[in-house]
Amino acid sequence: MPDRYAPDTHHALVLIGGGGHAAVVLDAARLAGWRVDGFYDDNAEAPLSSEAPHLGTIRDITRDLPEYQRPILAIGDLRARLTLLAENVPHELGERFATVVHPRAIIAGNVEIGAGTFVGPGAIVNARARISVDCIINTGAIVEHDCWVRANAHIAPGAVLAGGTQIGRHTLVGVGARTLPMAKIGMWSVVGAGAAVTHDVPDRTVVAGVPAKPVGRSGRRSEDVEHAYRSRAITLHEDPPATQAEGTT
Ligand code: JB2
Repeated sequence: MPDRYAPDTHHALVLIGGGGHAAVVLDAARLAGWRVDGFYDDNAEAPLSSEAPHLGTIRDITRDLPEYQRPILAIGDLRARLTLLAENVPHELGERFATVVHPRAIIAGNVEIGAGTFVGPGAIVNARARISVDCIINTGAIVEHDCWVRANAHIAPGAVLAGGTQIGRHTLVGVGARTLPMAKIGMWSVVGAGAAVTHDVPDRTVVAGVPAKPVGRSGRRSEDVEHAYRSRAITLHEDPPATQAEGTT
């Protein structure tokens, strides 16, 4: 793992969320050398409470978070993530979000990985890939060279993005799905588990199967919430400008 993703001794991590995904982030973070101070969740009895201290409800995360603490969103659901990031987490905290990379992920030397992004065990991020802010590159996922994964996207366990693939904001690439090289997948789309993407996928489209075909539309999200989130991502200077694959609807 490149040193740039290793924690330093001046900072401690706090997790937002205390369920299954938080357990994965907690384990990776501790193995990577983070001190983890605990987690925020509205449910004090959340599963993580047996492994880490409960620090408060999600609304308790304020800009008064001690300077040495760095948060990361550890909830899997993309809609919940967007709402929490846009409405519950002060934007001023954005630049303090941690990037957590499992020590046994393989990260090429010349990639970019944004604040708030988690890279899980066994994941591979290859040369010149760009991973924006608040993403999940989950267990064993492969993000090949020159891919571009935009903010708050989730590449689920075992999914493979072939070279040059672009993934839009808030898009889920499901477990074991794969893309052909240079595929463009829009924002708020879903690629079903095991699907093989052979053609570009527009915004807000659900595709499934081999080869992947459209099977539905993903629900329209509140423009206000998206706008609020976008200003956060732009503030972080890590959400690249929209391309043809985005903003077409
Ligand atoms: O708005 C919210 C929310 N606010 C707080 N929506 C959801 N879904 N959960 C919220 N929470 C807290 O996040 C809940 O109180 C709960 O403690 C936690 C979610 O835990 P759960 O185990 O249900 O899901 P997860 O997000 O940790 O894990 C999902 O996503 C992962 C990527 C699961 O589908 C996992 O199987 C998956 N690997």
